[in-house]
Amino acid sequence: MIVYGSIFSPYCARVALAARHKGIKHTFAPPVGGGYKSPEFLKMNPLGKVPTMKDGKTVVFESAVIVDYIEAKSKKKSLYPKNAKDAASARMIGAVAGDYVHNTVSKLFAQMGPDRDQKAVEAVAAELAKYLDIAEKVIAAKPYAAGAKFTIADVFALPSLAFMELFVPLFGIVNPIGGRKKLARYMAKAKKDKLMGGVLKDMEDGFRAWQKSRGL
Ligand SMILES: N[C@@H](CCC(=O)N[C@@H](CS)C(=O)NCC(=O)O)C(=O)O
Repeated sequence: MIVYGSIFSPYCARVALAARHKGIKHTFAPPVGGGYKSPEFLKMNPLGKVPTMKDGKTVVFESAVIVDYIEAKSKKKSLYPKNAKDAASARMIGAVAGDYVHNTVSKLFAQMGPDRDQKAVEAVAAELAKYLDIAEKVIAAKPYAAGAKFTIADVFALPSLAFMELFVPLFGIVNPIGGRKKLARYMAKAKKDKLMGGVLKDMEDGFRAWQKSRGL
């Protein structure tokens, strides 16, 4: 399958984690037609966003939907715990440590220009601290986000936390995880894990290249 997008985007990294976990061959590629809003790319995904995935003639967009597709396509090594309660709990951890964290971090994109509003940055830092406190409460970190196995919780949590650690220091928000012990343990373990550490490394390489290209 072809995944349009770059792995340092946390949305794209979700797809990489799910596909690598399942052993599904995939390659990342820039959007066809030269950009997110090119007529060719908009024909595939009218939202003009990455990740967008093409598997044979099948096109799927929205990261969570692509992950669902990957889960449905390959039943082996399910991303979900069997029990309904545990499956919901894993998905919930992903929602908090993934979506809530990244939705807050992404507000900083508006502050990348020379006319940065320091008050707005401080508001993001406060909101982020609030969601990280909640993530700290719900994450298991034993050693994976939902327990002893890699699950859907990691697919959502890891890319958002990793992107946060790379991106927010550019705005003077240093060591965002701080003294939150479970989150710190989770990230330290992830770096040593073959699958998660590999994605973290690729995200960092991609991020540094983007940072350099933007002169940041
Ligand atoms: N809800 C989407 C969000 C994807 C998204 O916002 N991707 C960004 C890159 S990280 C993008 O394509 N931005 C281009 C744009 O919105 O024009 C998903 O989960 O896939």
